[in-house]
Amino acid sequence: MSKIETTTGSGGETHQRATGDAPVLTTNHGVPVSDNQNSLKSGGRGPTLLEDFVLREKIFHFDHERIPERIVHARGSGAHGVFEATADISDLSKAAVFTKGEKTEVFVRFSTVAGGAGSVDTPRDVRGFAVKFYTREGNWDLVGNNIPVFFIQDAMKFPDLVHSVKMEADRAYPQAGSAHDTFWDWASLMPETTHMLMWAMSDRTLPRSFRTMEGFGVHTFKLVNAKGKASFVKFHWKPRLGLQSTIWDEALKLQAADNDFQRRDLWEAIDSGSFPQWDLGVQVFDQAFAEKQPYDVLDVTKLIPEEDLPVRFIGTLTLNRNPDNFFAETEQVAFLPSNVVPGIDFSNDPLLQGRLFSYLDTQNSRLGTTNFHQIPINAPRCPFGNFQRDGKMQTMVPKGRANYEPNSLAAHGEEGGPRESAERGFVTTDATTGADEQGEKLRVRAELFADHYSQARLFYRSQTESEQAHIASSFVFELSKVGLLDQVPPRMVANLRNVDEDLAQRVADGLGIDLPKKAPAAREPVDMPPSDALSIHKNMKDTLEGRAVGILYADGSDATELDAVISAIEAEQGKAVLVSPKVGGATLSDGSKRKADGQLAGTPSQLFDAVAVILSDEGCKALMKEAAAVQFVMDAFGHLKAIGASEAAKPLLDKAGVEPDGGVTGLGDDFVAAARGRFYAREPKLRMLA
Ligand code: HDE
Repeated sequence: MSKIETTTGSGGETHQRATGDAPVLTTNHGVPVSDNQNSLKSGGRGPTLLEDFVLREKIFHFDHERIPERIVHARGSGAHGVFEATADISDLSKAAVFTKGEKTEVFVRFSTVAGGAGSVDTPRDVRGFAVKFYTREGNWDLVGNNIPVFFIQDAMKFPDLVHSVKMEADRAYPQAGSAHDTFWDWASLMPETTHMLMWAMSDRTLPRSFRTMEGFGVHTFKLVNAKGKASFVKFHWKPRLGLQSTIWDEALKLQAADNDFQRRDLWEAIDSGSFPQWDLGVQVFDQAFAEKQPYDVLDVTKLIPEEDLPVRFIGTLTLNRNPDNFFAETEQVAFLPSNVVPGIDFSNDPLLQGRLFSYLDTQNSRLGTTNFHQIPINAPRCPFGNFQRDGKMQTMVPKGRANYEPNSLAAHGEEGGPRESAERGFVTTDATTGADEQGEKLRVRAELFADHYSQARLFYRSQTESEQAHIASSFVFELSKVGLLDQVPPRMVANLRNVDEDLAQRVADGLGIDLPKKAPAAREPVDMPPSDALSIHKNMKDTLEGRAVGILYADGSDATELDAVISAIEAEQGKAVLVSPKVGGATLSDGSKRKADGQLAGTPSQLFDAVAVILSDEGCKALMKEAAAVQFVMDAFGHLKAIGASEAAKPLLDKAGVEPDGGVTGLGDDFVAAARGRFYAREPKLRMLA
């Protein structure tokens, strides 16, 4: 029998003591501890004794609980899952992970880039999308982002990019945002950033959820088949729930309502069995295709339009298990773009090449030992071994004398250790099979890398009107935060004139500055046909699955109406969240008490994808005097969400300034239909967008 007995100590403190075979608290060295509440003192009022090894160990360990946070992507959320290969791609790759039907365990970490580990989830920022596949031929890490291109073309510039975007060096602000002097000073001097800036200023950097964003391998990689034939590929993750982003005002208010909005969303989805899924696809091409394009496929500031080269789907990722421990798993996971397996290889993209050494170095410094691969979250799940030995935190205990190779120890009956394999080992593909070129040693870039504007233009012209307005307005917002440096906004707008004259004019007008002279382009941009795949609005899914509907109710609300709305939402796998002035709930029309999930003041409507307002005449009168209720409705309307309301709730809607449109409905089927989407057409009536 094991039992925990609770007693009170001499100072009134609580002691929980193990009796019977209950597990006993020990020091790290296994010594049982008798008192976890009082340090050892010389007399009741005397000094604490150095002799107290229990206290010393506890405090010393605590003092060392943090490791250096990642220099970028410090704030992240992780989950375990499985990748299933769904297509036979043996023509492309021999990698075991792609064998049709093969299931491979994975760990995924999503992140923001600029903020520290304790910053918020919803700044305007790129999101990391890093996947570690524990394949039976070793770990493959696909360390990508939710945007298919990058700011810079050469690894040499990365420290400057990061220094400029992170908090400013002297004042240590702003945290987690690019809307400040140093970022725009640097970016406006670096025309190659323009394409990525278009994405960064679009709603792509305001994803509603990790579950509704795409992921990209970003660089060009190679797949290699059993015959050694290499093909070029770009990797794409497509979310099953479709794309969905917030709008800027909503993202700002989300920061106030819930710093952990996306972390919580991911955790709760997995916890409730609603497993997020993405399909993995590849754009496959060869050297002949590469040579025909008006851009260089090794240039990471360029994408390949899906209309030119469709995505071929090869597998599905399902996230099905939350981490057991944030530090041990999500914090200690060490992604290495250099982790590839036989059948997958690198291209000569100079940015990818730079990443290949950076991550190994950072993990050594972050995790403090060259043995970081032994930490369970990083260790391969397949057998692994070599002759690397010793080092800090060595946890493996190799037997015998074989710590060198070649050796002939086996001939003497001793363990000789593993050996290389020409058939199974990783072989770098022959450079002549790809676009990779060898040449003189030069600090230069290939010719087409100089085209910084064609694809920025392609991106802008592929957006809906509403999305274009968001991009122009974000440029205005961010540049309006640039203080001292009054040459920066004009310099940026001068670059934008190469992208699209209308965009440049809108940004200049929004800032209230004269349109500057067009910046000279290193290479004149060309027009490319617009690509629907680049728009969020064109890739949203009309669904309630994965969406949360907030239902505002109060004393007197109609029980039948409330139940009907809840069941209609749940029938389509939506989440109904009850919000009432008191968290204990409200007494409904039938006299029953209904508990709330959230209290009105702490559960604003930005947390939801759509809202229903179910009130009686009395309830409505009461809530019209409550600013949080008016704000709830006003923000839902302002954030372009569906609002379903009972007849009696109308005065509250009027007070909140709600005007009728397709998104403002009663409580029936039309509400459910509206709640599956957003009402972007409403926005120009509400907001002065650039
Ligand atoms: Fe990273 N990057 N990066 N990066 N990156 C890091 O590694 C770096 C780049 C990306 O959830 C660091 O473990 C260099 C592109 C993600 O743990 C660091 C260059 C892309 C994550 C580093 C790049 C990424 C990182 C910081 C230019 C998209 C988070 C901590 C040559 C394809 C992984 C760490 C996680 C993290 C260096 C450019 C994505 C410092 C030098 C391009 C998703 O090593």
